[in-house]
Amino acid sequence: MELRTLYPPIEPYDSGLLDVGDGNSMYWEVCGNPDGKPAVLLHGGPGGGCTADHRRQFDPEAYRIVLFDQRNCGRSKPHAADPEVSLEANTTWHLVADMERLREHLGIERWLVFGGSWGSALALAYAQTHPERATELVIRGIFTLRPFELYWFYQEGASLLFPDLWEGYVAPIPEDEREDLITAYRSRLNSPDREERITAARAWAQWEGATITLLPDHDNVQEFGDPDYAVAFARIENHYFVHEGFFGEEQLIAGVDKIRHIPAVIVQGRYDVCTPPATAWDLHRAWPEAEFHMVPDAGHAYNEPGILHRLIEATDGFR
Ligand code: STX
Repeated sequence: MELRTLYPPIEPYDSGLLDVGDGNSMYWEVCGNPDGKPAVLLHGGPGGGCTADHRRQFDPEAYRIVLFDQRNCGRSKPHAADPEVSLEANTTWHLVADMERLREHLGIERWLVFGGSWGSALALAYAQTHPERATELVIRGIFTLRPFELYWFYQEGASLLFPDLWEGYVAPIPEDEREDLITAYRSRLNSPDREERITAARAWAQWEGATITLLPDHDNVQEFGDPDYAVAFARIENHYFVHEGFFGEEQLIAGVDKIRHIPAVIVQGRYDVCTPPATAWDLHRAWPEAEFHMVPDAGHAYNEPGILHRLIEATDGFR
């Protein structure tokens, strides 16, 4: 069988900065067909920002594709690479409110909500807060930020699969502070010392960049080494993880009742080390009505061939 691949590269027909309050301007762009079916893409991290390839997961003839960079990352301002920029007004619930502000700004009534990894958590949080606004959900690499999920990737678990790369991740943290790596990283990532901050951010970001694909992807690791990208990404992720995503216990799984009626597709890579399949399985158990795909030969990243195939099949199915 031939696998579905990205649609051709596309440029936005409209873009801007939206004042979302607390001194934040949020970058947004719209691509595809202005009269098409509205869809919004939620990027990962948190702190990862949108890329040009993200636009290519929808048929541009059929969809009005909305993308935005979440607070303090990507092209949004102010940017978390600047250590003076506080993340206090950056929580899941601020992002949910920002999505509503953007939807109203664009004059959209309802939209398809599409997100992977952290974007899947934000998609679930958004839909469970505003179920009437989501026409469908397409979510991948399911992440609900429960303590065991964070422990697995940032403390112990994934470390056993990638002992070689793990050495790079723990390197910035002295041995006597390794009992709680997320907390130990917090002070380094927010250090006034630029060198210390960048060293920690690179190690944090490259651990993720090196482990999200089934097979090594050198470009990915390089990109995650860029100082401004790495500092913003690592600071924002760490901030969300210290707060367990600003969610209550099991909140996103328990909240399925509010969205059960919404048509949905869940896509998960079997060998996803970053957001392991146990979470997608918990979601599937709680939400058997949603179409569920466990891709047998894929890791975490959206552009793993088997994952991308299912995602594009899903957006084509809903167009
Ligand atoms: N972070 C999971 C996540 O959302 C724990 C994610 N991982 N990599 C990414 O996002 C990018 C590729 C978007 C940077």
